[in-house]
Amino acid sequence: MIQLTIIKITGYGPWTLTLGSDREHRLQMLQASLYKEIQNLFSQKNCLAFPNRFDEIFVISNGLSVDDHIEIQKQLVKLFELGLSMSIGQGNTPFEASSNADKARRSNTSLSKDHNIFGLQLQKDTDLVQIIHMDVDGSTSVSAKKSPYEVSSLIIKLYSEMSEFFLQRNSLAFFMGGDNFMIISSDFNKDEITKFLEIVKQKYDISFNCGIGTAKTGRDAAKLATQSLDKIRELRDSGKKDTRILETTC
Ligand SMILES: Nc1nc2c(ncn2[C@@H]2O[C@H](COP(=O)(O)OP(=O)(O)OP(=O)(O)O)[C@@H](O)[C@H]2O)c(=O)[nH]1
Ligand SMILES: [Mg+2]
Repeated sequence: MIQLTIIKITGYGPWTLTLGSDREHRLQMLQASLYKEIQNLFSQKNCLAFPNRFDEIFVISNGLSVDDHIEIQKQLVKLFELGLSMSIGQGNTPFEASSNADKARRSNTSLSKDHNIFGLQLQKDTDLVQIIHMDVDGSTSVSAKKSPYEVSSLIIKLYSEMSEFFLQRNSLAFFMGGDNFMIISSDFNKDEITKFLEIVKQKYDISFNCGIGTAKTGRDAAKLATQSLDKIRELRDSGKKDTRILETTC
């Protein structure tokens, strides 16, 4: 069982119109600072936030109670003029958890009316979280042959391929910057990841390295996934072994 919280700006569309048409720079600054504060406040509680669309952020919130969410919501209210809704969902897969969160908000199923928090009654015993940290092998040499925007275009194609492949397996992929992606994954076997790597190699001539981390919280799972990824690089650079997928469990 995984727990996700989806944070969304409320009434954003109508509010943007009140700013007039010279607004884009202000919206960009607002979205960036919102993401920063949400990552800051949730990571202090061992969660990890993922940039989704810029007005909506996903958080792996395993272990967090409604009161914890209220505490964060109170801090955010002090910092931003705009309101935020938090929708909490639990499920056997990341996709199911995200759908349950969304359903609760749409059906107005509230956990705290005063603080705009939606969700069904939370079960305390959430299990382990699994994150796959995927990173392009040797992206520096790939980039050297292309212009910066051509690199971005390739990254978008890889992201699209990844999002579709893993969504079919009830997992959620996010672009984290540079050549880095993280997938909040269901506990599927490595053969599935190998299949994805083969597709990407065949279609784009790109190799990914995949570090997998499993732990009780989002932050710990990400730490272990990145640790696995760094280990893959270490093995590669020492010439000992060429591994593409490596797993570390808490
Ligand atoms: N989000 C995120 N970005 C990172 C991380 N490490 C590196 N980056 C970004 O990824 C870019 C590419 O770095 P690398 O992946 O180390 O470069 P590379 O040439 O692909 O080298 P290898 O991955 O070791 O094959 C960097 O410029 C950073 O922008 C990370 O842990 N997380
Ligand atoms: Mg890389």
